[in-house]
Amino acid sequence: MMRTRVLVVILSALAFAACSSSSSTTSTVAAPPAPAGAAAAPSAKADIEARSGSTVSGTATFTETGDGVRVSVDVSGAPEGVHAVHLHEKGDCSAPDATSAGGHFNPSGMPHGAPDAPNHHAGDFGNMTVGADGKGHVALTTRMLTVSAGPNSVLGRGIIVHAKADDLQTQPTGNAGGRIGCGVVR
Ligand SMILES: [Cu+2]
Ligand SMILES: [Zn+2]
Repeated sequence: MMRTRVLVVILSALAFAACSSSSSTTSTVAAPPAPAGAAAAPSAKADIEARSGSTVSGTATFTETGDGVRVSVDVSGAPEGVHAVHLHEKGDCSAPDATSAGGHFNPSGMPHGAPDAPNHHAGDFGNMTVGADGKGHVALTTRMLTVSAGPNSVLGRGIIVHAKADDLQTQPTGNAGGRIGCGVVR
């Protein structure tokens, strides 16, 4: 009986010691809470507006990740079918046909091509399929772009949706036809 009581006291003391030591360890290791927004990855966005008489609207987002910049483009009000999507060098959508956005963004002097080809423009995002509901989506991750300021930054560039598909071969445009959507990346 006496021995049992002593054992209980010892076990309780051990439990308390374990408890207090683990709690002090936790409080030493735990990082202070990060201020809201401090950990957010650099990101940019473009609102896509109709050009060349189309009814296209949409958004493009650019987010830096450990694997490069994640690009995501969504449109609505577009003609059903396959449409090229590129990042063009100028963030200028002022022309009615969006030719003010210039050529494909190509800071590394590559030929035009598919986004998964060994060589292609940084702004070559390939094709987007638009359904009968007029909606389309394309996403990719590329190491050829940054959001942060620099020679490859998407800031101040123009996202373009074309009337036709990119054939992924014709230089330097992919023979993608007119420009039916345009947005300035900010
Ligand atoms: Cu283009
Ligand atoms: Zn290109």
